Amino acid sequence: MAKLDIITAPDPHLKVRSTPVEKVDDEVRRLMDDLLETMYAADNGVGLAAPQVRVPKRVLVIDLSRGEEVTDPMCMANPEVIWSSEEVVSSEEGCLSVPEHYAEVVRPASVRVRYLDRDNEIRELDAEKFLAICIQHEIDHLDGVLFIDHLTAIKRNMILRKLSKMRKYTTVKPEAAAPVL
Ligand code: GNR
Ligand code: NI
Repeated sequence: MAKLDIITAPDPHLKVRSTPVEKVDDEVRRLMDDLLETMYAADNGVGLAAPQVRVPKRVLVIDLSRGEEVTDPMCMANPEVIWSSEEVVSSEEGCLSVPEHYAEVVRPASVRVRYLDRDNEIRELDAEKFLAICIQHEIDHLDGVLFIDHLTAIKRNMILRKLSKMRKYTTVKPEAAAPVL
């Protein structure tokens, strides 16, 4: 397994619509394992989608285990929302690719998803509450959408400005950085 680097907005790789996998083979299973390892290494990550590690494939993982409560990690390929509730809920979201910013996002309260599991079997899952929110957040990543894209342009641009400013100081090697005017 390998821990990969998680990219952050406004990286253009996060805006790409990812491609379905043909089938869940060993290569896709390895990607799922790498996503899990990368997510566990990131504090408090509950989900991770392949485009966040620059892999433009429709693959995601979710693990809502918290403290005492342990659940099996979920691995999905080619997930599709096949039903969503009329009822919507607003909840605070964060994203490993939008570090240190949180905002209320409105989404359907429950969804039914169809996906391929680790064994390449077609499955359907009814999700509600936090799981429903996470699945929608991760599927958004596969479509090149971030939670900030659900906010007003003013809020989104404010967050993006702060992130690009922060990146100038943190991810660019000092010798490669242009002088900050
Ligand atoms: O760790 C995460 N927490 C979170 C909180 C509320 C709604 C969605 C999420 S997903 C996020 C990890 C992440 O960025 N996945 O893409
Ligand atoms: Ni995210």
